[in-house]
This record gives sequence, structure tokens and C-alpha cells, in this order.
Amino acid sequence: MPPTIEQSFMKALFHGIIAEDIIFPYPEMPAEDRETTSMMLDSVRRFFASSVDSGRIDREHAIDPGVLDEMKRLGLMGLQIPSEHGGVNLSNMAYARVMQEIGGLDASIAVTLGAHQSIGFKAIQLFGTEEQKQRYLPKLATGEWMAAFALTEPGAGSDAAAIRTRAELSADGSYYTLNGSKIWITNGGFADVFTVFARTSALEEGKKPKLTAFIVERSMGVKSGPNEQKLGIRGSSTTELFFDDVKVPRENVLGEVGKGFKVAVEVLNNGRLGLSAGCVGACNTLIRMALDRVQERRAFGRSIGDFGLIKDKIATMLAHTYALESITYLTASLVDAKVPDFSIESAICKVMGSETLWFVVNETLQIAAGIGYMEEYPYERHLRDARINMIFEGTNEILRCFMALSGMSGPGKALADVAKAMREPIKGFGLLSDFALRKARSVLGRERMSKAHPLLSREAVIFEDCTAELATHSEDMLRKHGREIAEMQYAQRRIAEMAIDLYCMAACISRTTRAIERRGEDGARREIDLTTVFTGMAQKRLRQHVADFQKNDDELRKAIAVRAYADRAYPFDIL
Ligand code: MYA
Repeated sequence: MPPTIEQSFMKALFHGIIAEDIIFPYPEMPAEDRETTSMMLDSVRRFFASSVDSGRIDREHAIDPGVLDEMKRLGLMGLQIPSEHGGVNLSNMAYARVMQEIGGLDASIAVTLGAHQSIGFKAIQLFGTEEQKQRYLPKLATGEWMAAFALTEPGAGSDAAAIRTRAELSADGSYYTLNGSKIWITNGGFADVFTVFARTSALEEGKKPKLTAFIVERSMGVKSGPNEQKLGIRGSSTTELFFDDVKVPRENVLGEVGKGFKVAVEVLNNGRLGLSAGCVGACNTLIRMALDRVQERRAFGRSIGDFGLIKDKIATMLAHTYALESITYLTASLVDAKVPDFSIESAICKVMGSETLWFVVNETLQIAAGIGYMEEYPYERHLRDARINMIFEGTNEILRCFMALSGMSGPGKALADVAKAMREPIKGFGLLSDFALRKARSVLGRERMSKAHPLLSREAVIFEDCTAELATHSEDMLRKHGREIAEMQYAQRRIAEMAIDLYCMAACISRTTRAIERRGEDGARREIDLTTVFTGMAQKRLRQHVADFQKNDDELRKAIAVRAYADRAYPFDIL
């Protein structure tokens, strides 16, 4: 089947198509989830206020087992597991809201919970057979069993397909024997159930091996190394895992044999969204801390909040957090609406989430100044905890490349299809995808965002213009460079940056439109102002990327790096 516009807002955008029906009206949490979520959040807040000491978790590099037990009792281990399997059956929006709360309270706990359910057992939910679900989900929902996701290996980080852990089918076909090891596995020290990715085909030069996903129980023989000592999220457990002749029954294959890469990326698409929700929560906490500080701290006879440069920091923190929150819940609602493809959207959420949090934590620490740097205050812990988000669940660099290449693959195919249709007009046009058809028919003119509220018409026009730039530059790059684009990371980064800002703008405009329709211009003043400020900043960045396509020093930078590789040092000394 040719792809349709409805499949992905961002994939359509790379064609210059604004599929606004996907993002308007801005979503709301389903009513049935609202009450459960509010009650859950109340209990979580009460419990954290009375019983969780994040400073202690950080100092002792451990979460008290009693704390995890209470989280289990509150139902926090099976938030999205269907009720028939003993879980709370929350939607993706509601799950994100709970992860937001916990991300704002304690990063080590958020990561432990996220590793368990965002990725640890997610593959059982998405790809498991009914027998697998019945066997595992009830115990995972109560936290009697904890889960972990075991993908990364010493030689396979970003390059997830390069896994060496081997799974051999026994002669009678009844079990697989796993041999190999994994590194940096969150929950590795105590998890009972692992989603493990292993090769089920021989390594062949120049070919990607076939991966298969397995449900592996610790009792089958999985061994863990000691907890790693980390910069942040110190209360979470991160260990190596060893598989020495671990025998796994054939019925524990998750999904199809040889289709494990698909299982891994689908799980990660979900996980990346959970991470971004956690970052929304952490940004909220830090903004509160910064706002307290700017009012308490006085300099030159006034509170520092009076100064323009502090106001500027606060406004920028709020505008970026608003954009982050808007894309996070928009994407979660798309998953709830079962859009077939949200891979680019969730990668954007992860990158925007981790970088907004890094910006917000850095600015909050700067506002706190001297005390920000001292161990007895929480700022430096927040900074250490935040850093990992730009690394795990796919580094932000690899995700930028993914967004650009995955986004451009549609226009690439459309260009090829249109060229073919021109050669064989009668047969060819019938085979065209929606995208290619719209392009072939075009002189489309510019796509419009007609559903934006008139008060946001300036922002909508900026969005439309920038969308046209994204499509034009994607197509230009493809025409000029063809498949070579896969090696052009500078160009990929520019395309990805444009895509990130465009998705954020679209989500802000949609959400603010809803706010204006509900509460009128005065009632939605805050949202309007944040959308205006965010769009202005995004437009400047986009203009810069467009200019950089024409004129840049990419080759010079590469040459400098290559010389530095040879020198293996900074080459100067004034002595
Ligand atoms: S878990 C470990 C995380 N590891 C990664 O994320 C690995 C990163 N690498 C990748 O994602 C992939 O390997 C890349 C592809 C993208 C590099 N959705 O030839 P290919 C398709 C759908 O490009 P490769 C951890 O850290 C692609 O289109 N499809 O493959 C946990 C292509 O399809 P086709 C996708 O070059 C930490 C095919 O696959 C996707 O090998 C704990 C092959 O693609 C996708 N995403 O590499 C976290 N990607 O063949 C707890 C690719 O049809 C967090 N494809 O063209 C808890 C949060 C708490 C927050 C706290 C806050 C305070």
C-alpha cells in the first residue's frame, strides 16, 4: 500500500504538506483517565513529601526498598498494563502525566520506573502473545517482578544492529542458548525479567545480522555485574549483564524470529516519549526553584528578579518548557489515537526534552549562583541527574540523523515515483502515494495552516513559510546528493533542527488555539505570549539553518578535525 498523509504529521511535513487534521484540535486527556490520574498524583505527592529524601538517595547511591515497595502498592509499576492483566490501564497521555510528576520529584526513581515499564516490558505489551502476556504482565504490573531492557553492548550502542550476543536454536528446536553480554542496563542489578536482543543469524561481512527479541528470566541464568558508579541518577541501578549458555524456551521469542530490530525501535519510540514527559516534570521543578530564588535573593538593593537578564532567562525557560510540554502531550495523544507512525515525533520529544531540561537546569543553577554549585543544595544534583537524558535512549546526535534521514526518505521515494510516473503516465500515476500525487499535481502553491486561531495568524504564517523551507531544502539535498545524503551529517543536522522547531511551533499553535477558543484572548494571554516568543526564537534559528545551507564552513571544520585526529592534541602553546 502506498503511504498516506495520515500516517505521520512530521513525515507529511517533509513533503511540505501540513496535515493539520492530525494535530487540531489539541488533545485532552480522556475523561476516564483524568480522575484516576489526579488521585494517583495526589498519593504520589503525599508519599514523596513524607517519605522520599532525594539527597539521601543520591548520597547512598540507592533507593530504599521501602520506597519502591510503596510505589508498587500505589500501582505505579503497571500504569499502562490493561486491567485484565492487573494494571491501571492508563492511556499514553495519562502515563506521560504520571511520568512527568515523578520526573519532577526524583530522577533516580523516574528512571527506575521508566526502565521497567517504558522499555523493560513494553515489548511484551506490544508484541507478546496472549500466553506471554498472561504469564508476565500480572507480576510486572504489581512490581513483584521488575523488568529491564537489554539492548546495548560494548560494540553496539547507537549502532543497535551490531549486536554480538548470540542465540542458537537447539537441535530439537525447543530452546535457544544465549551467549554474550550487555552493558549499562538500567535496573540490571535487580530485574527479574529482561527483554534481550540477540543475533539469530551468522555474522556476514557487510550484512546486518538478524536480531531476535527474547523474554529472559533471571532464573534462567542471567548474571549481573556490580552497580556502575555514575555522575547522576545515582539511586538507579546500572550494570553489565552476562549470558553464559542461558537456555531460553522457544516460546519466549518476542515477535518474529529475525525481526528483533523492529521490536527494539518500536519499544524505543515509546520509551523516548516517557523520557520527554519526565523532562517536562524536571523543568517544572527547576522553574519553581528558580522563581523562588529570584524573589528571595537581593542584589544592589532589589531582588534579582527585577533585572532584565534574569527576566530573559525565566521567559526563555518558560517558552521552551511550554513547547516541550505541547509536543509531549500531542505525541502521546497521537499514540493513543493509534497513528501508525510516530517515530520522528517521539525522537523530537526526546531531543527537545533532554536539551530543554539541560538549558533549564543550567540557567537555574546560574540564577542560584554560588549556592548552585554547593553540594548541600539540590541544584548540582539536578544538573548531574539531567545530563544522562542527552545520552541514553539514543544519543541526541544519532536521533538527529535518524529524524533527517527518515523524514527525507519519503520525499526521496516520491521524487523517484514522480519521475517514473512521468515516463509511464497511465500506469505510473495509479501507483503514486498520496505524497507523490500531491507533488505531481502541484503547482500546489503554499500549504496553509487554516485551523490556527486568527490571533495566531502571524505565527501560522511563520510556520507555513518554514515548512516550505524544510520541504524545499530536503528536496534540494536529495536532488543534489541522492544517496550520498546518508553521509552528510552537517546537512542532516540542519534538517533535523528545522524539523524540531517546526513540530514545536505546530504543537504550540494548536494548543494555544484551543486555549483561546476556551478562554478568550485575555484568558489565554500566557499561552499566546509564550507561543509568540517561542515562534520568534524558532524562526531565527530556522533562518540561520537555511542560510547555512547556502554558505557554511563544513569542509573547513572537517579538515580541522582530521588534523586534530593526527595531532591527538590541541596543537598550540604560547610558551
Ligand atoms: S536503551 C538503549 C538505547 N539505544 C538506542 O536508542 C539505540 C539508538 N540507535 C537507533 O535508534 C538505531 O539503531 C538507528 C538506526 C536510528 C541509529 N522507528 O538502516 P537503519 C527503521 C521505526 O537506519 P541502523 C537505553 O538507553 C529505519 O527506517 N523505524 O538502521 C535505556 C529502517 O527501515 P527501512 C525505525 O543504521 C536507558 C530500518 O529501521 C526507527 O542500524 C533507560 C533500519 O534503519 C524508529 N525509531 O540504525 C532509560 N529507527 O528498512 C529510562 C530506525 O524500512 C528512561 N528505523 O528503511 C526513563 C525516563 C525518565 C526520565 C527522567 C527525567 C528526569
